Amino acid sequence: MKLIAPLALALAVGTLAAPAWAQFQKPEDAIKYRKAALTVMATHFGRIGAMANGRMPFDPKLAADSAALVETMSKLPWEGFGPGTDKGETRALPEVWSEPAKFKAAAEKMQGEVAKLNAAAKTGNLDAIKTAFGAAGASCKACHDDFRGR
Ligand code: ASC
Repeated sequence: MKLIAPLALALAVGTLAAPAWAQFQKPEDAIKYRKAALTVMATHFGRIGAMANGRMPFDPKLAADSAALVETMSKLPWEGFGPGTDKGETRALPEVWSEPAKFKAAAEKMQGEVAKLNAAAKTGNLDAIKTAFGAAGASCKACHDDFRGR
């Protein structure tokens, strides 16, 4: 017991101190993770879009549930862009790693817009949702234009 407790503590501290990208076993796992997070986000964002664009009847609860999920998901992809994850099954451009401050700013812009979309969806006001959806979509597109290849 006397030996195990400090060892366990050292392990726990080591784990917590490791950068987030070290949590993936392989670069492919990080790439899969970030794509999965973005796919789930896009799915729920698309449902809000369908309501905002009148392709689906407006269901305030569905919109609010989707927006809450979108906000949660918007926080996840970024740890999947660690060192060594620029090669493989990915369209991410080299600029993600060569212009990290710009990439971070684009990611944070999107997260801010998505948080506003979630706030708008909570009100149940379709016009507010439409406005916030447009701004959030523009922030998705801006990041794709600069950091995602075809
Ligand atoms: C979506 C989706 C995106 C963004 C982007 C906005 O619904 O999946 O990636 O909107 O197309 O221009």
